[in-house]
Amino acid sequence: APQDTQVPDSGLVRVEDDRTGMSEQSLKRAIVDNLHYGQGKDNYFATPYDYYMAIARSMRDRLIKRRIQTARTHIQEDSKVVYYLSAEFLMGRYTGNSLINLGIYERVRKVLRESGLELDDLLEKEHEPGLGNGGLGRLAACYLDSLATLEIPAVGYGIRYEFGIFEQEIRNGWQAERPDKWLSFGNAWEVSLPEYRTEVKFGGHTESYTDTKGRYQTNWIPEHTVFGIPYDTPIPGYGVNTVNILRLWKAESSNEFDLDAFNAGDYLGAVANKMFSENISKVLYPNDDTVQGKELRLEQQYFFVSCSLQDIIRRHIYHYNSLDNLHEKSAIQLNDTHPSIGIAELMRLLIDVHQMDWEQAWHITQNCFAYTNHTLLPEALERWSVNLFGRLLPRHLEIIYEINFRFLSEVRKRYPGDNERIARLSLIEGEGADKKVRMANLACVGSRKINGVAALHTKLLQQDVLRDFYELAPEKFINKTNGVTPRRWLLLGNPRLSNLITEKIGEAWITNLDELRKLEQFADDPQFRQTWREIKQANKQDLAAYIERKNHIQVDTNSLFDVQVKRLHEYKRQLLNVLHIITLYNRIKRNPNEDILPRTFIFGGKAAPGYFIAKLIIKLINSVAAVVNDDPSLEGRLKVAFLSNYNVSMSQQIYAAAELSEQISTAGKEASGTGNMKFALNGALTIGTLDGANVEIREEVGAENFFLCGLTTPEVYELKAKGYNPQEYYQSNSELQEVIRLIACGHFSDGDSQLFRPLLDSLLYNDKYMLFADYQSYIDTQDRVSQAYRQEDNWTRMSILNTARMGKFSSDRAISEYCKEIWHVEPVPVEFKEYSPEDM
Ligand code: GPU
Repeated sequence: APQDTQVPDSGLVRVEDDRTGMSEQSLKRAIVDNLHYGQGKDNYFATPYDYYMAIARSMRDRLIKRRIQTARTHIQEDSKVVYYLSAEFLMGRYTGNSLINLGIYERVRKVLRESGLELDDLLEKEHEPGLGNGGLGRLAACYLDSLATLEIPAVGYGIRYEFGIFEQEIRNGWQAERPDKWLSFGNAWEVSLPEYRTEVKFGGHTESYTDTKGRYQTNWIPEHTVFGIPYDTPIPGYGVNTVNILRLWKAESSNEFDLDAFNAGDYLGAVANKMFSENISKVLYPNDDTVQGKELRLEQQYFFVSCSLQDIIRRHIYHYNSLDNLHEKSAIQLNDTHPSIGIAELMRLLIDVHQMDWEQAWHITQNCFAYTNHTLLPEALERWSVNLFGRLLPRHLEIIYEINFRFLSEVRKRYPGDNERIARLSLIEGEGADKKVRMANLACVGSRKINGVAALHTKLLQQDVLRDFYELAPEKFINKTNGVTPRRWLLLGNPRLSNLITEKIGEAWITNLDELRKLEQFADDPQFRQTWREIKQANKQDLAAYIERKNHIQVDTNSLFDVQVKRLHEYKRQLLNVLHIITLYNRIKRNPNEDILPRTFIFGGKAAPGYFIAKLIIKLINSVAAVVNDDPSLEGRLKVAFLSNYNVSMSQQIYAAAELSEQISTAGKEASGTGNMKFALNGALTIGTLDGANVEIREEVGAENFFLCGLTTPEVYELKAKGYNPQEYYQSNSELQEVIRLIACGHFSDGDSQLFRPLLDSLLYNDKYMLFADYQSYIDTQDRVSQAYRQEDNWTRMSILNTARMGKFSSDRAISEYCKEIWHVEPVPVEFKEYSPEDM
């Protein structure tokens, strides 16, 4: 063969460099390369979306290289792995975060600028992956970031929903939902692995037989089966070579299942069945903190859990050739009860498929699983009807009965004759036709550790919701106060503030958030305060421009930005915030010269599509906005903006611009909250009740830097016990009466006095969440906020101290605690190695 003398010898090296290199030159070449060969475009044809895809792919190349190295290292070191099972992962956009975690955000920005391209504009072309509802799904995403950053071997397992959380539109003040077609332009971040597809069974019946060794065995003959195809997304740590994966399962019809129908000549029937199977991963259920007892939801849960456990077992056997040490090498975390069917499924796999005996299987299962509870609301506790359960998962129902039989025998020994306690502890609730499987009880019995997500929440679990389990096994209970990742929630979301902080105290805070304490020394420095204010001001201007563009509302950037963004839920009490707005409105109407602090009230959040009252609250916010924003007599002092389609990307901008954070849930109802942490991290002050993690935030920042309002949890309980009557508060409060009457007379609804009747009736005659009881305290505290805001210097000081004292609320702290106290896993550092030709 002729010698290839024309091609320079460095050909191989150059390809390597384009996929992994971090210099400006190789980044530039990588982006051009991906533009050409990924998108099939040159700079003449390329759209901004093409450029976005080329940047995303260039980052993915760099991460895949590190992913391979990470996987190799974990195998070489026989590492124990954390498996985080969650029905939701609310990741937000990946590309900016990858640039940040690879440490090349500025460099790539510079490279693009040289070609007249603006990185930040291109990053907005990424369709946000919204595979979660709210706090629970976002927590899973923050935890994946921290696991990788702490160099912990970990896999996130979930569902690749074709439609994520719906897109919210506001039409005539009402919420309308549109499907979130997030995959329609392709997903640069995922890699499918069809060779690891996994079969999942549904329905049918079980048969017992005695095997050749004389052992009693059970065979599950399903009615149909479905395949799960895994799709992997790389999860990079910040400033380390560790790249973990998020593995999401897509449902596809299995051929076996289709063949019968095809053979019978029923072509269309077979295709219809195919569609039925593929429904499983079609759409995320849009309920937050409530359950929808739909069959498809249980199918989703079992589908992804079965795929994930089979995947864990497949890799474990490949590596160790035995399942005896499964619990020594795997920690499986249940993100609420949604994946708790995994306890019965692991038992089934160990016993029926891998022929293990019950005792050993149970020992391994109990030592693999740990369970995080995320709510105290009774309507969020999952209970599946035994009928449905038996129809869909007949073998699992048998296993659950057996677990329950053995468990209750132990309970009986410990509490002889205490039948009420036994009934409460049972995995099965009720009698006869409406018997239910209690998934929280299954999770408690099958797990080695059970945790709440804030100190108060864990205490209430022990005293209340899970009291019997706590008395039975107190050593299982542990608190793990939530945390949020400072990479997304400060470094990426608030570049101005991040730069100032790094300038002053160095960059160690990015992976050690306690370092922020060093900002305290500048809290009294006039120059620093000035810069701190200017940054908040600039962020407010950006948000004001967004509001002007989207809502056509002009807001005063010198007004207090008072923000409540979160899912719409009665217990979160957006309505109490509205009552305050109307109170201020009335004060100005009563006395036009009243010296009222100008405020901009910003709301955002989705209501579950079937939650009528929550949707009516959105309508009320928009109706109040329409009246208040246009009233010339207010002279622009009050503005209300409801930002539609609140999501992760929007929230990053909102936290950066917020000055007052509304955390006003009824005490004892919000398990933790995590938005509360993101606000304070970005220098907003909190007005809040003693609920969830607010309690701990206040402890950290100091009571003098926190605006406390409302009843405490014991006071709420007492009031409820003695018989709460909202009328008592209403009749004695003229300002409150004025507010309610204004809504009632149709002032915000073009004279329609019926529109908001359901809200008013629920307040006046029931008021489950005690808004009236907390009204005066809330108003008084808001008045203190207004006074404090006028002391500009002191407000800035409090703002600095809030940021400086947020160290505890890093998800790195939370995850290190999980690692030490629940999972017993250690960091596994990963080296970066270039390929060599020997790798072929
Ligand atoms: N949470 Br359960 C959800 O977002 N969705 C749910 O279905 C359930 C809980 C939230 C809690 O409401 C919130 O207080 C907590 O901070 C968050 O989970 C993460 O733990």
